[in-house]
Amino acid sequence: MRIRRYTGRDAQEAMLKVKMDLGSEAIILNTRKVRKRGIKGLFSKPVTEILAAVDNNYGSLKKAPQPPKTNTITEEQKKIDLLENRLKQMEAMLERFFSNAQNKNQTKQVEEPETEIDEKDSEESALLYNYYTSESATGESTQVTGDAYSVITKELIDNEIEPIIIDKMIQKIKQTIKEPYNYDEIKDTAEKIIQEILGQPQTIKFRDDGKPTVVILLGPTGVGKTTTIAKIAAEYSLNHEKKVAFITADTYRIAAVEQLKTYAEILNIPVSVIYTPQEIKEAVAEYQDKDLILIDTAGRSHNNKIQFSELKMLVNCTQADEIYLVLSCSIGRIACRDILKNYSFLTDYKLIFTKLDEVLVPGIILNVKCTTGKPLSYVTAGQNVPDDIEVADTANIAKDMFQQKTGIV
Ligand SMILES: Nc1nc2c(ncn2[C@@H]2O[C@H](COP(=O)(O)OP(=O)(O)OP(=O)(O)O)[C@@H](O)[C@H]2O)c(=O)[nH]1
Ligand SMILES: [Mg+2]
Repeated sequence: MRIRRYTGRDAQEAMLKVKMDLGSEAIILNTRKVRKRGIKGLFSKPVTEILAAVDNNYGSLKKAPQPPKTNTITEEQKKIDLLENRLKQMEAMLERFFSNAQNKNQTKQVEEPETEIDEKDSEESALLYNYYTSESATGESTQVTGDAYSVITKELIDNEIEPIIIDKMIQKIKQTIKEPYNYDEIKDTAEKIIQEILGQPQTIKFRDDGKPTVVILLGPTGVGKTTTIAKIAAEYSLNHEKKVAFITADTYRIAAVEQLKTYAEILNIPVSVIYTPQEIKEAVAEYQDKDLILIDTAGRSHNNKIQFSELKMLVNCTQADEIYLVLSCSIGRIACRDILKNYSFLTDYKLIFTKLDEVLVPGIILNVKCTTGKPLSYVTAGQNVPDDIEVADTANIAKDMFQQKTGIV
């Protein structure tokens, strides 16, 4: 990684130097106003100094380059896959067998809890196999009989898709394909089903009454809310000539305000800081001449109940036109369930997924969509402002779920 310091009369000039020298993938580490050294400096105008870095290996927007795919997979590899799947099924059967035996031995008769979507017993794939090879929640058996189905099911499990969703998907695929099947046919159908579930993404819908559209972003700590706000602001102010303003309610984290102010300065966007939820109305009123007001909030740990009651109050006071729940693709399946429970006080919102570049499988997107039913909006895949954001491409997301097996015949 190369780290360099650049100065300019203002942030734009310093940024221009950064981009000229390091390119658009440069990461801004710090921005500050400085005076020249020495006595002369005391009387000079302060200049903007930007500390920027670029990783020589960094640059791919979505994923690390993968080895070129071949159209066929060797017979040997196929056999290994099949054996692996069968082994896992046997493991699952054995686990079921042992747990049944244990239950019988217990002197106290305790009713076994039904397997539910929020069961937290185990993360292991073997248990998931146990689930999908047993009676489904609907009571119908979804025993995986074909090898191609086993491969698809394994891929969905590897994507950390919730067992109940896998179950439903397999049923739906079986209803759709009546004839004997091969892997590609099942995979194509699965992709179509996933795309249908993910639905049509929705971006910011601007008000048409001349008033600014107020948008608030919420989400767990460190998922990328502030960075995403900067990306959205850059997109609308630079490419759509919208007048944008920032409001930040994040006064918890040291440097949170500075972080947004830095972006505001680079993009030439005004920013207001509020310290209590009650101040939000005044701050919004200040920007009635703008098209878009983007509100940044402090990240909330999903275990902190006090923080959540404050957040609810802020959401109520804001009465935003649109609420976006920002979730990182790298959140684990179980943590994600907890997070969604905490945000269940929200009724109307859209979903933004960040850090797609950090994960190999985008399964969380499908899990969250199925759990909340809320529309997808943007997906971000990198730290670069403004480049690493796009409207969710559902066809690509569906394809990515089966990336490693593409081409099996
Ligand atoms: N790899 C990757 N990193 C990202 C992405 N979006 C944001 N980040 C990084 O994630 C880190 C946290 O980003 P922030 O925007 O500060 O996250 P936040 O949600 O505002 O954090 P809090 O305000 O502390 O809750 C920073 O290092 C960002 O550069 C993304 O799409 N991919
Ligand atoms: Mg932030």
